[in-house]
Amino acid sequence: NSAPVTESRTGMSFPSVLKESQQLLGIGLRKKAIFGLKNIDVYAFGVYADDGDVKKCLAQKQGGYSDSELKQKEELRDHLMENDIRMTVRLQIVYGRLSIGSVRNAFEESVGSRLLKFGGYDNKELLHRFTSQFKDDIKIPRGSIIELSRDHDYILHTTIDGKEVGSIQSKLLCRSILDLYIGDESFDQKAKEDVESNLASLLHK
Ligand code: DAO
Ligand code: DAO
Repeated sequence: NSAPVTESRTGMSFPSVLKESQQLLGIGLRKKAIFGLKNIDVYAFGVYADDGDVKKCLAQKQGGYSDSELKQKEELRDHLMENDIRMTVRLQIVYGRLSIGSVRNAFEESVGSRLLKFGGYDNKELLHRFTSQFKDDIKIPRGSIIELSRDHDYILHTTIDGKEVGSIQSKLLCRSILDLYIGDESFDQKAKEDVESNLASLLHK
């Protein structure tokens, strides 16, 4: 279980383990419609979680899990997003002409909608604290790797090609970002389903 995994539509390859103990649970593709016409492939992504944290946390869930397989998968995924489990979403850029401005706009739209969903209001200050990490001189050509890592105590670290650009402690921001990738309206349903299946097999191991 250590060979890299390739996202088939983009050919982007993801290591099966990150930071020694974070296992790859699912991969997917973020697309975006531009000018309402064309769908561009923006980046491929991989979702990772710390093996030990996951096992510990799944075993401790209050009230256990539903008998229904479908419900159980949903509960596992929710539990993963809500709890203090170290996780990483790794983005590998496919679209070679991203400007920092369009990243900021996309972020305000996608993350903004989740802050509203989970926090009850559109938390401009928190959004701004995050987007102010994106300095105008940052370049993100095709092949760049951005990692959004949730560390213990809900500290979100952002790195670009291995270099940390900032960190912010916010449970709400962490939850909102994870929701983009493995929430009910994930950018890619397949990624969400892969994560569910992998969690279920960890639980039953
Ligand atoms: O160049 O205006 C344009 C089209 C770009 C679409 C950008 C989508 C950005 C998605 C977020 C990327 C985060 C790394
Ligand atoms: O795809 O809409 C989306 C959300 C993208 C989250 C991207 C975070 C990017 C952070 C680093 C950008 C540095 C310029």
